[in-house]
Formats: sequence, C-alpha cells, structure tokens
Amino acid sequence: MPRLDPERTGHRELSEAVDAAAQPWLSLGVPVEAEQDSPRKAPRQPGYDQLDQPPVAHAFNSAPASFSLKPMRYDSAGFPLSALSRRALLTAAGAAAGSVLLPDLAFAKQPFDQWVESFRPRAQKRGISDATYSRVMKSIQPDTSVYALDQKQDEFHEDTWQYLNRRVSDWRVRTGKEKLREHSALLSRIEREFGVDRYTIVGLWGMESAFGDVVLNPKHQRPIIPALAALAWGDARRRTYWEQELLNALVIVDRGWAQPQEMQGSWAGAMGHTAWMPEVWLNIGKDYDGDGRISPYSIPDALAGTARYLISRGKYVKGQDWGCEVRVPPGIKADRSTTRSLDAWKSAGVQPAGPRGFPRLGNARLWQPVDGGPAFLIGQNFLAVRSYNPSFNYALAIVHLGDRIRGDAPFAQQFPGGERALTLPEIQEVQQRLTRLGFDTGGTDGRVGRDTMVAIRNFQKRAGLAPADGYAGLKVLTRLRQGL
Ligand SMILES: [Ca+2]
Repeated sequence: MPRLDPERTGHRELSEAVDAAAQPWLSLGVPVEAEQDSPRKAPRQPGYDQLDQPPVAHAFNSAPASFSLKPMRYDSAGFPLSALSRRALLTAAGAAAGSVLLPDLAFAKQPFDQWVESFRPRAQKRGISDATYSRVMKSIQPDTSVYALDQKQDEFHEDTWQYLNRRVSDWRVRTGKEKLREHSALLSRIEREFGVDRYTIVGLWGMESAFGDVVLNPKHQRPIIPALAALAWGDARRRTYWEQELLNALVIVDRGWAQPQEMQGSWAGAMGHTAWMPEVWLNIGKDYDGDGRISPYSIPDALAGTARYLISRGKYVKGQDWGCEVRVPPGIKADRSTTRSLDAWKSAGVQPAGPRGFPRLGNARLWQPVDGGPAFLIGQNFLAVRSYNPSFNYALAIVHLGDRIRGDAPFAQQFPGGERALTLPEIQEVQQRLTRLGFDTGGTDGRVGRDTMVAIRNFQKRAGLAPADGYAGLKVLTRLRQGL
C-alpha cells in the first residue's frame, strides 16, 4: 500500500486506519483491570468496542495546546471537563457506572513545569540520566489536546455485524493478501521461530495499524512523550499507569533506541505497526531486521515482537488454531464461560459451520456474540489474540480478518438484521454517488472513515432512512441507486 497523501485523502480513511489506534486503552500494556475476562451483557453496552470510533483528527505537527492556568471546570462527578471523559475511562476499564473513584484533583494545582521537576526523582530512580530527562522534559509542552480525543467516540452506534463488517472490510482483506505475499519470507521465519500462524499476525497488523497506514500517515501520528507527559500530569485516575509509560518512554530514549521526536504514535502512546506501548517496546520488542536496535516502526521488528508477545503473554499454543464458526444444537449454552475439550463439544452436537471442518483445538469455549447470530468455538489462541486487546469482538475481527486473508468465506450464519459487507467497488460507488449529490465523503477510495460516515448519516436523514447510523451498507447503496 503506497503512502496515503493526507492532503488528498482527507479523513476518509480515518476509521479504517485508526480504529485500532483510537483504542489506546486497549492496546498493549493496558492496565490490569481492563483484562478481566468477564462477559459483557451485550455488545451494545458501553464497552471497549465503542472506542473504535475514530477520534477527531489532530495533525501531529500542530502545536500542542498551550498550558493555561485558567481554573479548570468539573463535571457533576468532579471530573475535569477538559480531561478524558469519565465515560471513556469507565468503558475502557470495563467498570460499572457508579464504581468509579472520584479523581484526585491535586494535579490541577501544579503547573506543568513544577510537575516536571517533581517527577525528576522518579526518573532518577528508574536509572534515567539527568541529562536525558532535562533534554526531553524541559523541551516539551504537554499535549493537552489528548484530553479531548474521546469526544467523538460515541458519535456513531454500531451493531456487532456492522462493527465486524466495517473492520473486516474488503479493503483490509485485499490489502492483507498483498501484504501476505509481500512479506511471505518474514512470515515464514516468524512461523518457524515462534510458531505463530501467519494469518493471525497479518490480521493483527491489519487491525492495529491498517498494515502500517497509521504509521505512514502523519495525520494519525503525534509525538507520544508530550502526550504521555500530559496524561501523567493531568489524568488523575490513571496517573500511575501513565507515569510508568512515560518513564518507559524515557528509558527508550536514554538507551539510545530512539530520539524523542521519532516516537510518534496514538494519543495514548501506542506506537508503530502493531501499536506497542513503551513498556512492550522495552520488554517484548525484538530486533528482527538486524539493524542493532528494536523499533516498532520496523515491520520485521514489530511483527516478530508481536509474535513473541502472543507466545509469552498470551500463552499462544503452537500448532493450534484460534477456533472456528460452529453450528450449535438447541439447548446448549454458548455463553463463553464453559471450557470443554473439542471432543466434548463434538459429542454435545456442536458442528463446524464452514467447509474446513474442525480446526486444531485443545480446550475451547463456545461463544455466540449475539442471540440468533453466528457462534464460535474459541480456543487458547483466540484468548492469546485477546490478550493483545481485551475486547472479544476486536479479537474476533482480527482472527476473522486472518481467515478471510487466507481465502475463507465470510461467516456462514447471519447476524440478526445483518447484511454482507459491501465490496470495495460498492463502497466507492456509495462515495461517488454521495459526492455527486453534494455530500462530502472526503474522497472515493472505497474505505470508510468518519467523513464517509457523516455523509451517509446526512444522506439517510435527507432520504428519510432510519436509523441514520452512518453505516455504509446495502440499504444505503440501494437507496442511492434510486436517487434522492
Ligand atoms: Ca531492528
């Protein structure tokens, strides 16, 4: 995939490109509370997946918002209005409303420069040299724009089938096949040395950075140290986490692995092809291209380090598959809480839904994301992928994208109310027709980003289509072909 020209593409690829990057809480190094394995009641509850909505684009090269000593304003729960919303924090943590701790507001009283000095002993304790600390921390302004980045995340509502269709898009499947060919030697080497399946790796790469699009497109990249510094200084609830990641980032600089300005990533510090937080870069990263340093911006380093992560932290089992779509006989609960051997599930009447038969699986759980929709047997390697990101739907999108890149068909069973994903030419047609009607999709490249979703929603409202959800699907295409 050639580098996208941000001037030419506008925002339209934003959600394709950044839906992973927009979930900084969910990427590597996510705090422990978000890793809990408790089923959410419904995918539509405030949950991890809601965070897939793209944030407002902030060009990385725009000046960070300057620090102001104006008094901060607080919402009814005492949370700073200019800071990350409680909702984002709650949903990211998977916490129930009402159990959130009120933030410590002391941080708001300390100007950034003072905070930098007060934080210096922590850096010294981590072994970061004073020279590095001063050079980096004295030269930055906190990137306080990160506080507002979740504001647009709930703008569009998505059903599970829409969530999956938009992420396992025709563009991602096609591009994934190209990447598979292009990097086959590397992927073979990773399979040989780590035992992690190439389709899982490519699926994860596609979801985390749209195969590196995020890395190449400055629109989606910002310097992570000013962002982490702003969060460590000003996000009271997760301060400990942000402080640790800021220190990890400074260790990376201190070791000479990267210059601060090279460390670009999401607003929460996830970097490179597979969205590594600094902690992962430090502890799991791998120099796989042999240039003597570990870098998340190197495709070999990123993919090999990610395989290593799946093995060491996700307990990936070599030689097993993630699972498969299955048909479930009546009377069997698919609540993903029961673990049984594959043979036990077979004896219970569970059947593979696709033509490939049962995969290689040890113990597995049975999971049906939506009543009446497709069901899945999920094994340890599905959970390994989920260790990368605690959302089940996100993990399903990764492994399904991997299967589709391998050449498998879409799910055999339909989600209730669901429809097939539009093809790349069909999405282009939607964009072209909308553009001709005066709805600005920001381009017609066949990838659905925020501009296209807004244009569709405006069209739906004008045409009287309900719900006006911004989803680029068959109903909208059909209506567009009929004209307004
Ligand atoms: Ca390297």
